[in-house]
Amino acid sequence: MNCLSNKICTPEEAAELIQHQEVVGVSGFTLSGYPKLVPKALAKKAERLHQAGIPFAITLYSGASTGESCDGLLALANAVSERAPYQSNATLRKKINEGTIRYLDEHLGLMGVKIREGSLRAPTTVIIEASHISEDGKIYLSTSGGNSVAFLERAENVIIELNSRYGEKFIGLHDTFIPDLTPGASPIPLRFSSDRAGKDYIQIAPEKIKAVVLSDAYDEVKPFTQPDSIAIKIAEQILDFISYEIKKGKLHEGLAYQSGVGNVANAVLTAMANNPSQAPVSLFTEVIQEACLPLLKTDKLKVASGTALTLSPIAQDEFIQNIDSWKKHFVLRQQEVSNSAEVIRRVGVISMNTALECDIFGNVNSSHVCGTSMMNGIGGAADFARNARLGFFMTPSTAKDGAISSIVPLVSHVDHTEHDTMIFVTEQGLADLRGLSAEQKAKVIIQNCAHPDYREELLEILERGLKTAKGRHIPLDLSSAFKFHQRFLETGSMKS
Ligand code: 0RQ
Repeated sequence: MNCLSNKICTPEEAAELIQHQEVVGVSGFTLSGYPKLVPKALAKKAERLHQAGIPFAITLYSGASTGESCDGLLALANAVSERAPYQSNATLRKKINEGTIRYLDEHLGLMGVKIREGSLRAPTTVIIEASHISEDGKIYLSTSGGNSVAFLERAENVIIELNSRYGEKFIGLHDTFIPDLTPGASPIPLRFSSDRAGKDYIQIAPEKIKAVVLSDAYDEVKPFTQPDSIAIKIAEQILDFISYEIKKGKLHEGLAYQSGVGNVANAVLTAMANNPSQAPVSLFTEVIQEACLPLLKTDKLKVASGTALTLSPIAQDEFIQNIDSWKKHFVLRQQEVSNSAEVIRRVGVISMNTALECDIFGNVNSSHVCGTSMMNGIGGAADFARNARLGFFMTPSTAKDGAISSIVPLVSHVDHTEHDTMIFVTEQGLADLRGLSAEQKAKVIIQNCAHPDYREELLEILERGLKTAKGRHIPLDLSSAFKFHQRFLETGSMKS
C-alpha cells in the first residue's frame, strides 16, 4: 500500500469529496458490507451545512438495505433526497412515507443492469467497504457483493472503507462475475450453487481511488433470535410439504433453497439444522442469514451462494475465526447474478419469502401497508418467486394481535401476481395453488390459510362474488375488495 497509503484520510475528509445532489452508490446489502464511517461523517457535514442555510442532499443507491450508520443517520440528517432500491430503516421509512424522500422500489436483480444500461442514473461517487485493496486497483469486497461492480464500472470517484476486521482472510470469498448486456449476451456460466464464473476481486483504475478510510466497524445486524411458535409451525409445514413432494416423485432432491429475510425464513433453516435426518442442502439465495451457521456446524450445508452474509457481531467474529475451514462453503456474488432469473431457473430453486398480505385469488403484497405506506420494498422476492421451481409465500395469518388479517379479499398493493405464486402457508395451514382456477384458489386459501376469526366473512365475500361478479373468471365482489382495509383504517381493526 504505497501510493494508496497517501490517500488514507479521515472519514470527514472523505465526506468533503461528496457534493450536493450527487448520485452516491454504496456497497452493501441487507445490513452487511456497507460503509459506516464516511456516511456518518457525511450526515454530520449535511447537518453543518443545513445549519448555515446551505442545501445538501444526495441520491443514495446501494445493493439493498444498509444499517443505522448509513441509512439511519443520513435520513435523520435530511441528507438523502432519493433512495433506491431497498431499505428497512425506521427513520428512512418514515421520511419516504411523509413524502420527503423519493423512493425507487426496484427488483434487486435488475438495479445494476439498469445502471449499466443507462436507464437509471449512474453514481458519480461510490463508497465501498473493502476487506483488502492492492496498489494496482484490485478491490476485495467485505461481507456483501451487492451492486459494487455496476457502481464501480460507472463512477469516477471511489472512496474505500478498508475494514481490518476482514483483511486478507476474506480473499477468495467473492465471485465478482457480471453478465453481458443485451443484445446477444452470453449465458451466465453457472449451473450449481457452488459454481464460480469470475474473479474474487474487482479491478479498477487505481487513480479512481480518491480516499481510503481505515475502519474496523461491525455490520450492525441484530442478534439472532430463536423462531417463535408461529414461525416454527409455518416452517414445519413447508418442510413436510417438500418431503411429501419428493416422496411422490414430483420434486427432485438436490434443488437449492432461497430463504428471504425475517423470523419465518430463519425458522425453516433452523428446523433443517435441528432435524437429524436432514440431508445436506445447498442455498442459492440472496441473503445468507445467521441461521445457516447451525446448518454448517451440523454438516448439513454443502454451499451457500448469495450476495450478502448477514451476521450479528458475535457470528461475524465466529465466522472470521473459522474462515479457513468455512470459506469453501460460501460464494458471495453480485446481485445481478445471485438474483438472475436465468440462473435461478437453471439451478432449480425452492424459494421461501414473506408476505404482508395475500388475497384469496393468489396475489401477494409484501411491501405496502394498506396500499400506501412503504414497509421495506419488493426486494429480491420477485426475482426468486417468479423463477423458482417451487415457490412459497409465508405469513402469520394475522398481524397486530389479530387486528389485521393477512388473508384479504384483494391485496391493497400487488408485488407478486396470481400468475407468479404457487403455495401460501400460514400457521393455520398450507394452500397449494398450482393448477387451480380462481374460484378453487379462493376456497382453499380461505379454508387452509385464513385465521378462523376472518374465515366466515371471507367466504361470504366469495359467495357474493360468485353470485354478482359480471365476469365469473375472477369471482370478485368489487364492493368488498378493500372492505377489510377500510375497516382497519376507520376502526383500528379488520374485524367486523
Ligand atoms: O410490524 O415491526 O411494528 O412489529 O409488519 O412483520 O411478521 O415481523 O415479519 O420481519 O419477516 O417482515 C414482508 C416486511 C415481513 C419482509 C416483510 C407488520 C408486523 C410487523 C413485520 P412491527 P413480521 P418480517 C429477501 C426477500 C419484502 C422483501 C422480500 C419484507 C412488521 O419480509 O420486507 O421478501 N419482504 N425480500 O406486525 C400491516 C399487514 C402486516 C403488517 C405484518 N398485513 N399489514 N402490517 N405486518 N403483516 C430479502 C431482500 O430482498 C433483501
